[in-house]
Amino acid sequence: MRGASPGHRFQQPRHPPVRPFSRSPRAGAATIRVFGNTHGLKAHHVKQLGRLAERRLPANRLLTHDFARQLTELSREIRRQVGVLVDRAGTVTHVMVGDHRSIALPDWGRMRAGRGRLRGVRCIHTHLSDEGLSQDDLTDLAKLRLDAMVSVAADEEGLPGRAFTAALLPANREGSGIQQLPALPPSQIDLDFEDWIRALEEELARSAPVHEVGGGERALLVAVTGARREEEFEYSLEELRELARSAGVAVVDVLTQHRPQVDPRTVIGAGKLQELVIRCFQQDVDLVIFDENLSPSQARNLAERLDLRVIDRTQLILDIFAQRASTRDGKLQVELAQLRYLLPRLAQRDTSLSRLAGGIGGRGPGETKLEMDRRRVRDRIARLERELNALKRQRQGRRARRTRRGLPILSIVGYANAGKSTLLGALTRTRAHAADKMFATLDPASRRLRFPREREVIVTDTVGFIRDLPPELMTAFRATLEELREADLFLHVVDCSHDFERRIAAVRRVLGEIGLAGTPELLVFNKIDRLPPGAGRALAERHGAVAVSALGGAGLEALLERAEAMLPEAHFDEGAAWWPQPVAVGGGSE
Ligand SMILES: Nc1nc2c(ncn2[C@@H]2O[C@H](COP(=O)(O)OP(=O)(O)OP(=O)(O)O)[C@@H](O)[C@H]2O)c(=O)[nH]1
Ligand SMILES: [Mg+2]
Repeated sequence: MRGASPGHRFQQPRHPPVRPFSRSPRAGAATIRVFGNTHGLKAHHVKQLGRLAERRLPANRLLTHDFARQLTELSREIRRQVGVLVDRAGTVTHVMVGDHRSIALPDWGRMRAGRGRLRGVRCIHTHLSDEGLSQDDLTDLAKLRLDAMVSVAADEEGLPGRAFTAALLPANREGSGIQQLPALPPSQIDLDFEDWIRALEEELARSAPVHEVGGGERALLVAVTGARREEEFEYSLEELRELARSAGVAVVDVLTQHRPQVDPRTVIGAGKLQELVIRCFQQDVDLVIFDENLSPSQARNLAERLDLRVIDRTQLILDIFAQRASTRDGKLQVELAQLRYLLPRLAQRDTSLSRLAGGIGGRGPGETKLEMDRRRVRDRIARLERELNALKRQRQGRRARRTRRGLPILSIVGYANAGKSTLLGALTRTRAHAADKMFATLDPASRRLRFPREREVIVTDTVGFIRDLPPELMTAFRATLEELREADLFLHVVDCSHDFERRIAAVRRVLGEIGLAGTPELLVFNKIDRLPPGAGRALAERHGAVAVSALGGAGLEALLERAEAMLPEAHFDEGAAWWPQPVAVGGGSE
């Protein structure tokens, strides 16, 4: 199995089998078909391939000379690789034919073997030279959780040469996660296969990772340095962890690769991909999350190579949004974003589509929606856009009324999880939904806040920003972001305990992109309680910011003073008690 182009390896054979072969002598029992391209083969060769399905191996033998010889003779004659899948009873379950350098295994789809378990099937196939197992062979071994992968060299006379055998190893053993048995001619293999496979299964089961009850799906994160500097890369990975946690996913492993450019087909290189497949097996991973945004073809290639659900950063964020959306507006916007993301990925329907679009816990656009073809997706997008526009007009009406009341608007903006909702709650002495999660808030909320005397302002809280905000989300949330247009002042909340300079820049970039770079901004360095005493204030001073702890209440007075001073016509009588009187106004999207 070498040199096959990754694109076609695991797809269903393009050429349907010539005809199904009935497995005699128990004719009428299971029907076996030959996988692979039988085009151009003579009829008697096709028949011989079918006959391989009638062979049996003794249950305690990995491979016998006679069995191997039948494969190698045929393989040499037709100059193509020939292979079979054999179950633990020694019965041939599948027959495959490839070309002279490669062979494709049937696609099981996502039928899972038990946790930490093998699938109870081994692959025995020929090579036309004595070169040993290829990297693709080893990847298949892990991807399909085979009992073993065996290649037998067919010599010039069609006789079996050496057989190369590999099997998976549990995570607690040293090395690559794969064991290779000594390469021997089949006649010299004296392994008791039944004993050997039982021992291996037991060891795998013992070392299988412990699953916490209700621990959520198990994810493995993958990140490639690319052109990024080390520090930037680390932060990005950390953020991906935070996002995964916010999505309710348990991160069980992280795989990183240092390479200046991502592989155009599979993002990570071939060797790393193999390592990934094996780790996914060892860690019982449910899904793989890439830090890089994947092109539709990369996502498809990876899902095929891994036989697992593969999502990227954008889809992870979309998933979080889908989990959080509670208002009608929010739900429509999220669905719109999901469909926009999905549309280019529907270009070619294939078996891996469900893997691409599944979302966490199946919260992507549901399976039934996936059945929709592109045209129906487009129709749905158009309808969502119409509905959202209608809602937008309603909102504009409300806004107009609000503006007529002439209340200045303070909009709290900032990076996801910076403490915006906590600040809104602290300023207005109301409870706002805050949580240690990215994107806890999706829907805008407004509260009225009374400054001293009769001066009132409206404070709004909204969805957090993130670097490289997925464009699908940007467009879908345009309506929500539009609200920010009304703001007389931005309270730009910053979690000063954490990577803040890059995050400030990311927020300003988004504001710039929606044309709001000109709105006055007051930087609010939040969470100073996380820094040593005095450090937060000093840091804030250096950046012209006010230092606060929204949680503890420190610095809020100074914040209001600064905010007042920056508001237009903010003329307050000297000496007045400045502390605002909270005025309860309904939360939710006003
Ligand atoms: N230590 C500390 N934690 C804070 C402070 N302010 C907020 N937090 C915590 O930070 C986390 C996020 O707070 P939120 O108010 O939900 O942040 P947000 O910016 O609204 O988050 P999103 O809506 O997800 O963008 C919560 O766990 C808060 O308790 C603070 O001043 N100090
Ligand atoms: Mg919030």
